[in-house]
Amino acid sequence: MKKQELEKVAGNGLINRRHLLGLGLGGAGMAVANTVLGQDLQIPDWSKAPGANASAYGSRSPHAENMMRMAGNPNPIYPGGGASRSPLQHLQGTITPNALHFERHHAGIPDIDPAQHKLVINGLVRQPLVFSYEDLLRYPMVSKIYFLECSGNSGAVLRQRDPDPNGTAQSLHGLVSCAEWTGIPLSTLLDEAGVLPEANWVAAVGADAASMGRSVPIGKAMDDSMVALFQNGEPVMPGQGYPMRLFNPGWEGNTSVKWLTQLKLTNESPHFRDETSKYTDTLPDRSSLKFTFPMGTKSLITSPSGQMSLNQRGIYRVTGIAWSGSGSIRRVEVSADGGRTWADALIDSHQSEKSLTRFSIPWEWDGGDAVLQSRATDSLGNVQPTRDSIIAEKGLITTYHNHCIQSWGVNSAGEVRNVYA
Ligand SMILES: Nc1nc2c(c(=O)[nH]1)N[C@H]1C(S)=C(S)[C@@H](COP(=O)(O)O)O[C@H]1N2
Ligand SMILES: [Mo]
Repeated sequence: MKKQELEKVAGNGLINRRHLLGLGLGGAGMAVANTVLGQDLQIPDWSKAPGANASAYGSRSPHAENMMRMAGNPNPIYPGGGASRSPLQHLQGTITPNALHFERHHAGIPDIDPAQHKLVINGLVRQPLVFSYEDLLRYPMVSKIYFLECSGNSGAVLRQRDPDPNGTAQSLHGLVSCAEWTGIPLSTLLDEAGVLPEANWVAAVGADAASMGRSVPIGKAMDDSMVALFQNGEPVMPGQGYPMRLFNPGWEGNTSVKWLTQLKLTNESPHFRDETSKYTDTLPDRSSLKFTFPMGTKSLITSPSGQMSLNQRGIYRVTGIAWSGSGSIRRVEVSADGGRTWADALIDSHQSEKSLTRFSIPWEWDGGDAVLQSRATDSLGNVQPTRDSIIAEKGLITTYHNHCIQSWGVNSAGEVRNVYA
């Protein structure tokens, strides 16, 4: 689109002038399309012969196979421990395809036969219950779009004193994904068991070799927690907890116990390993916060982002994702000058609670240095903080729950790099 056309669209009220970043200056040569339709144009004919047959289970185009999760190397002293990260810089919209959802395992993926699996509810209940997978399929279910983020996501941006010049949206921030989760509200199952008044916590345990346990306050359990059985319409992937997982919307990913096998109602939290020695924020005075559940208000420009390059001056679509563990995204602002001036981005998607929201804004790159940043505001008025303010507030002893503004530097060669600004 030419600059004049963009301004015409803006003039029509489709996009307001405040949604245009850096478009005040400039002159000729701002067309995005390289080729103008001419007589020498050759369009390949793909339709000469019949194509491949329909298949039982789809696979993506071989031309799109560069979109891969990124996994660390296996660690022999920590078998099955590790993570794989979503290729955020390649994805659009808000839904992460199941095969590209990030994974974080503490002892690998168990191979569970749903016909043998059991979910037990016991402890401070009137009637302990055992459910098979078949039993659960008969309950009423809800479907909701929610993000899931590991509290270790983006930790490197705080940990590394100097910005990793090779850092990408995926390598730095790829421990967040978003899916439509279908399952049974946890309150339905707890009501059937009959929660006793002295029960304050639900202790959830997984059937993996890590026997991951997390405790969830009864208020959350009765609010929007669910036992998720489906992910984007198909059974949850083995890596996401097949045949069932706990899902706590908006909360640190670790609380959403995969391969869920037990929910025990207790008076006090059992203080599992993963909520004491791990996933706990230690402050500069060495005291530690007890439980940090909701993930912060956050956004990230996914394109242009680290390791990409701009090949010519002109107008680019700056786009990214925003989310909040406490509500919905109300506003995303974008800066091209390292946070000195901001313009409102367009919201391109739904703005569901505790889900990813897609934003974009047209930006004219004039061939000079720039620092691209985005800043999210949620429905409670929480504004995404800078890296400096997070460090000033929480120090650097632990780097969980980092939701700071990400800066992507653009140099005059058009190279995009992870920077601190
Ligand atoms: N049983 C079990 N549940 C688990 C884990 C695990 O290792 N075992 N990892 C947790 C962590 S740290 C995160 S961030 C999320 C990751 O969920 P995902 O792999 O579906 O993205 O699952 C959580 N639930
Ligand atoms: Mo995690």
